[in-house]
Amino acid sequence: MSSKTDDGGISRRDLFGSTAKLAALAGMAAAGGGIASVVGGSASASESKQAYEVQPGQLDEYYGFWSGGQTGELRVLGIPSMRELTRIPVFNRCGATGWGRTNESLKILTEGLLPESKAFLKKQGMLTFENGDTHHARPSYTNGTYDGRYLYVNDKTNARVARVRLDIMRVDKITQIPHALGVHGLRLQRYPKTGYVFCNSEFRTPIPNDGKILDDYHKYKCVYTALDGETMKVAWQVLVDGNLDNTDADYAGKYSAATCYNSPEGVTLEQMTNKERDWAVVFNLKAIEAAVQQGEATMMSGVPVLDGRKAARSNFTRYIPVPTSPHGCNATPDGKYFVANGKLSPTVTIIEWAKLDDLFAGKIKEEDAIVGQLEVGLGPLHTTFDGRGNAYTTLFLDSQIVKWNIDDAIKAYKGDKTVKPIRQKLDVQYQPGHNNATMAETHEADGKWLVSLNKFSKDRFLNVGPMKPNNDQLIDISGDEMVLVKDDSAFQEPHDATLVRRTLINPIEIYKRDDPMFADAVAMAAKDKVDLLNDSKVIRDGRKVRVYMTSVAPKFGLSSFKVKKGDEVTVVVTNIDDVVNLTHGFNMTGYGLSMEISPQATASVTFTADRVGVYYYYCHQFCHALHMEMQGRMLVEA
Ligand code: RUQ
Ligand code: CUA
Repeated sequence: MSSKTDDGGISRRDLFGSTAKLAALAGMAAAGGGIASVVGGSASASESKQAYEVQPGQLDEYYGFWSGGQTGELRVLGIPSMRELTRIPVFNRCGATGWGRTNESLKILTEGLLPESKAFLKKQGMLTFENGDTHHARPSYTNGTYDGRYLYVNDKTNARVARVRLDIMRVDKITQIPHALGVHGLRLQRYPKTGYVFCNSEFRTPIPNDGKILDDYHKYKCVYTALDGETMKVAWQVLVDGNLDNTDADYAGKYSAATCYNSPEGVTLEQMTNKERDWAVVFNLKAIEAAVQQGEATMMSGVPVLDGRKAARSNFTRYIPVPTSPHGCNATPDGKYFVANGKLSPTVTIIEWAKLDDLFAGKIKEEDAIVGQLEVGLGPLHTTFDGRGNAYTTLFLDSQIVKWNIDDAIKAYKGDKTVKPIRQKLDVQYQPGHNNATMAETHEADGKWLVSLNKFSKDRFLNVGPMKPNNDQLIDISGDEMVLVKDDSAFQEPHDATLVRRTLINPIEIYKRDDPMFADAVAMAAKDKVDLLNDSKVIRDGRKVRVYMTSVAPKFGLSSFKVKKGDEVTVVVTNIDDVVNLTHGFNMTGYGLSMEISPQATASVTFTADRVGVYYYYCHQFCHALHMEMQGRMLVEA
C-alpha cells in the first residue's frame, strides 16, 4: 500500500455527511484501502494476556485521570478495574463537597478571572461561571515522567485552566487566559519539568474583544499561550494563523507543537474546510523566551505577546503543512517524533523533533520535517503509544483502533515496499475520540493497558433514554494483539484520560492544619482570637456574624446559634476528628448550603440570614451510628 497518501480521494463534504453516508464511506475504505494483516472484530476477554479483574479488597495498578467534559469536573478511576474512585470538582458546582459555594472554593474560582469577567459576573449576580467543559487533564512532569505534584485541566467554554493539587485531589488555582475564547488543547512541558502549561485558544477572536471589530473575521486573531505551572500566571502568548486544536511538547524542553485547522480563517464550515492543507505549527521555546526577556513582546492585558503569524516571518514559529483539519497532536515516548492525526484525512503525519533545529536555522523546508505519512483509516483523531515502537490511533468514522509501527511507517514513507506498518485493527463500540495507554505520555511508557473513549454506546448498555452514556473500553495491549476486555459507561463526556502508575501519585489521608486551602479561615479565626480546634463560639462584628464550631462525631461544637434577619453570617466548621475517612458535612436547611469538612480541615461558607425562623443544620456524611443526631439549629430573629 502507498503510505504517501493525501486525502485518499474522499472529499471533505462527504466526510461531513449523514451517519449512513459515513457508514458507507467506512465500507468503501475497507474495500479500497488495501490494508494488510487486519484482524477485525473484538476478541473475547478470556484471551487477555493479563489479569483485568481486580478482586474485592485489591488495589488497582494505575490511576486514571478522566476529564468530565461538559460536567466541568474530573474523575479518578482505578485501572484496570475501571472503578470510579472519586470525582474532583473543578469548574462545576458540587453538592457533596460544597465546591462553588464555600468561601475556600469561591476564592479559587474567582481570583484568577480576568477583570472583565469579574465585572460581568457581578452584573449577572453570579458568584462564578456556572459551567465548564474539561477536555485534557495532565499530571505535572519532572524529567519526562510524572512527579505527582499537580494536574492541569482546561475549560474550553470560559478559557480557564485549573491546577489540581494531587496530594489532596483538590483544585488550588484557576487562571483565565486573556485574548482567548475557549481554551482547548492543553499539554505540559516535560523537560526539565512543568514548567509551561501550553494552552491552545481554539476560537479566533478580535483582540481586544471590545465590540469595535465584529463581523470582520479576517481581523480576528488566535493565540498560543504558555502558562507558568508554578505561578499560574501567563508567561507569554504567541499570535498564530488558523484555529489551534491540540498541542503537545517534546522531551527536551526545546519545542512544542499544535495542530491547526481553518487555515483559510473562515467562520462558516465551508470557509473553514475550503483548502487541501492545514498545518502543524511548531514553537521554538528558546527563541520565544529570548524575545520576551529582551522586551521584544508587546504587553497586552499585562501579558507579553509575540507575533508568530506567517506574515511576521518570526523565528518563533514554523508552519508544517499537513492534510486539512488535523486534530490530535501526540509526542512519541522515545522523544523523537510527534504525530498529527488527520481527522478529515485518513492519514497520520509523523514529524521529527530533531529536524526542527535545521528548520528554524533555515537549512530545510517545512515539509522536510515530515518523516512519515501513513494511511490508517477513516477519521483518525488521537494516537497513543506502547513504548515498544507501536502507535495506536482512534478511527472515529471506522469505529476502530488501528495499531501501527512507527519505524515501519517511516520506512514505507521512504519508499520501502516490503514493510507493512499496520499491525491490527480492532473494532470499538463506537466512534472513539481519545485513547491513551498506561504511562504513554512519559519516557516510561509501558504498553500494558489502553482505554478507548468512545463517544457513542448505542446498544452496549441498558437503554436510559435518548441521551446515552459514552463507552470507555479497556483494551489489553501487552501482547502482539489488542484484546478488548471491558466496557465502562461514562456520563458526558470524558474526552480524554491519562493513565499513571500508582506509585507516582501519593495523596495524604488527613489534612495538615497549615494547609493553604483554609489559611484564610485560620487567619480570620486568629484575628477573632478563636482557637479553631477547641472553640465553638459566635463573634458579632456589626452586621457581620462569624459562627465558629468544631465537628467531632457525632456532635457539632454548637447545638444552636442565634442571628438577626439580614446579618451576613459566616459559618466556619473545623473537623477535629483525626481518623482516616471520617469526613463530616454541614448542610443548612432552607438556605441551600452544603459543604464537606474532611478530617482536620476547616471549611467556611457565607450567606445573608434573610429568612427568619428556625433552620436546622446537619451533618451530611454518615459518620457515626448517631450521625442522624449530628445537628443543630440556627435561630433567625426578625
Ligand atoms: S479533543 S476527542 Cu478535546 Cu479530540 Cu475531544
Ligand atoms: Cu458527622 Cu454525620
